[in-house]
Amino acid sequence: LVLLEQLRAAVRDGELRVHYQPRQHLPSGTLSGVEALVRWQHPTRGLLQPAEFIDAAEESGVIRDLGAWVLTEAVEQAVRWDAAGGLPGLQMAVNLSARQLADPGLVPRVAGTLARAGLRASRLVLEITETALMSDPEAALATLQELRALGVLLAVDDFGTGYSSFTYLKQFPVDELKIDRSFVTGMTTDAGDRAIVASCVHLAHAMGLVAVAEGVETAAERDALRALGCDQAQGYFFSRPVPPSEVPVPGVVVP
Ligand code: G
Ligand code: G
Ligand code: MN
Ligand code: NA
Repeated sequence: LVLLEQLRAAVRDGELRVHYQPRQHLPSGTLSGVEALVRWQHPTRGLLQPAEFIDAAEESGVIRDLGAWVLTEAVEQAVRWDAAGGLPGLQMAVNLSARQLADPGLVPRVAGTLARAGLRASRLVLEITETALMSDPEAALATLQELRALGVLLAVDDFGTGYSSFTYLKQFPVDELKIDRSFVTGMTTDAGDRAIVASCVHLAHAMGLVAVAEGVETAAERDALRALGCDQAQGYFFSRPVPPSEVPVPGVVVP
């Protein structure tokens, strides 16, 4: 409860930070985008990871304000990189929780944030976990259609760990599957994990979606993903999530 009160104040008082994890286009090995990941610069406990506060934010509803802040910050950061001469097509991925997805204010907030910042909608990717999508699939479908109509891209996050049926997957107007890191981690040592990753890549392509692998930690995993035709990848092998000044955006000079 103390943490929750502190978190409310943190959102208000500017203690949140956004770190960015680069994402690579596998065929070319170039930067394709970044995922925005929230941190909390706590006055006494140091830099806190989402694992320490995101569930409390979700359960209490603080996620609404927190999410709105992250979205604005991430969209404005994309515009700052553009203004500094950065890669024009760089994609900015932002995570949405189940509660954010169910919030009737979400669609107008996304539209308003993009319009105020002047960022083209197709530069924004909203990542929604398979579990969040399936908590109320009918409602999710309607919201996804509205978001899609704005022109933003949609990704199914942690793909393979939830309970989505192909019936829904076929209906959800999504652009990307992000293959969960648990499968990627095992793919060079476990035939089952490798088969799952290969199936996810094939499924994504058969449905006209981009396949993105999460949690790549070794060159062997990167090479295996490339061989499978996976389009993009993200993970500690390329970079940990870092503050914006440390993201190597082509064209932007790092101070
Ligand atoms: O680095 P990592 O510890 O950053 O993130 C852990 C989890 O927290 C991930 O599952 C991620 O989706 C979630 N997360 C990180 N930032 C945000 C955010 O801004 N909004 C939401 N809803 N989830 C986030
Ligand atoms: O659930 P989501 O996919 O949004 O979460 C991203 C989370 O995964 C963050 O906590 C991020 O720090 C973490 N992460 C990113 N790359 C790697 C990796 O290569 N290995 C591990 N173990 N975690 C990673
Ligand atoms: Mn994510
Ligand atoms: Na994920």
